[in-house]
Amino acid sequence: MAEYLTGSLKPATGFDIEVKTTGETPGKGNIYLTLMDADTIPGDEGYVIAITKKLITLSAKNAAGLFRGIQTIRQLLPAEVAPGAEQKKILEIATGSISDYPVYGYRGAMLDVARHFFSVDDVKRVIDLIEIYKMNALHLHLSDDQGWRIEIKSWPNLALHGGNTEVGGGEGGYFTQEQYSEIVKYADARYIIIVPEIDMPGHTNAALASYAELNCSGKATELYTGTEVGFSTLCTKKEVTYKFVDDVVRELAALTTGPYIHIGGDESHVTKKEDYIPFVERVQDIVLSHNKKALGWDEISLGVLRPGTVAQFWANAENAKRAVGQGTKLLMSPASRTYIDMKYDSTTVLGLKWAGYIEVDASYNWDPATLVPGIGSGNIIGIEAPLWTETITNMEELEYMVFPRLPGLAEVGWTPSELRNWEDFKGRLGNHAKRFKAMGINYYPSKLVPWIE
Ligand code: TNX
Repeated sequence: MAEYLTGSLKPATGFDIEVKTTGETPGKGNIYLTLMDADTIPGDEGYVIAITKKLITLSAKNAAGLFRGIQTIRQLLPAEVAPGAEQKKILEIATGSISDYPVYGYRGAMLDVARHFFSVDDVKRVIDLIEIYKMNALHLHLSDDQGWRIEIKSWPNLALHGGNTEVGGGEGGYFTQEQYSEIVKYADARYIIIVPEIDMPGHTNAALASYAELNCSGKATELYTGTEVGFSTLCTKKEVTYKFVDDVVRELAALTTGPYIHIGGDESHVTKKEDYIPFVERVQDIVLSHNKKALGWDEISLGVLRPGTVAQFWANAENAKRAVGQGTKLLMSPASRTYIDMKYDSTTVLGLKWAGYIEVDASYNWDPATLVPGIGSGNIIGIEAPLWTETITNMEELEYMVFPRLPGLAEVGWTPSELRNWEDFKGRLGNHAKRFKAMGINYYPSKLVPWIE
């Protein structure tokens, strides 16, 4: 952790800060990181920072808490400390003390690498950007009609054929298992879990084009590069389909250090309800048999949900309530607040608008615990901001949709609603313009925010 901190300060400060281990009370002029097993440290990922004229002390119960606290130290330092910023001789930081912890244990973003493929380096940059705001989960949407993006050794054509293209007909791509593991390792070092999603039984054209036997017709489909949804389905009645799911989940579970495998389950419009329900139930059992928990879009609550399964609310309150009625916890991704692929307003060139325009204030100003009547904080594990990429083709476009909405969404997951208000937040957000610039982040300069440049 100390090396991570000094490494993150070095590019901007030019300082080569020495890292030492000590059992003694640290002297003057140090940043002291300490693990303690104390009741004074709140929450699972909580931390306490004390800043005096002589010393900065960051205390936590575990490394994740230290990592979150380090992000706060980075933010307390002037914007000039951001990587890529100009060097400044004196970096001032206010004295004081902070005791901080998150209200929700899951605070995530999602990247759709299926509609348009993004490289390992792109995904690492996304991790770099979400870690600053103390998010702890990155969900990767690894398969859809337009592409299959993860090598599966027992079904090699999925990636070799199904990974060949993307929306608009570009060349697509996929992660080898080795590359994928590199992403997981990078995220692990930052106390961020990677949640892999294989969307099923709909959103599966890339798989159906790669293996004829997964189709009820027995014939492989053509690869697809459009943006329609809801036209594909695995053949839920064939036994080979479950062999396929078991193989894919087994290989994916072996690459996954976090607790979840996301099974999709959304918009399976051409799967009959009587076929969809047993499919979703059996796939959860397959996930459990590989010692993982299933996450799925809210439609999965049509079936019986297994212990530990989490339903991701995105659009349908009835589905969400049905999940909660079964004792299932929810991950909150209401499309009208968290879908960062939605346009900011009518002038935004990129993005979609089916869930409405989402200006920066709309993505900040909501409470996960009061959004759906009957669903309270006790039913919720946290929030996630999905970036679907039908219209997003590269990092520059990605950043424009993600920033500046992501910091606010991260705060929705971290800070209790009673302590949040837009008037206060917009001023704090305005202060991040310099940081965005120093990090080369292409952001949308919303007129609602008083940017300080
Ligand atoms: C709905 S959200 C979808 C995605 C699209 C997205 C576009 C969800 C579970 N399904 O397949 O990419 O809308 O905003």
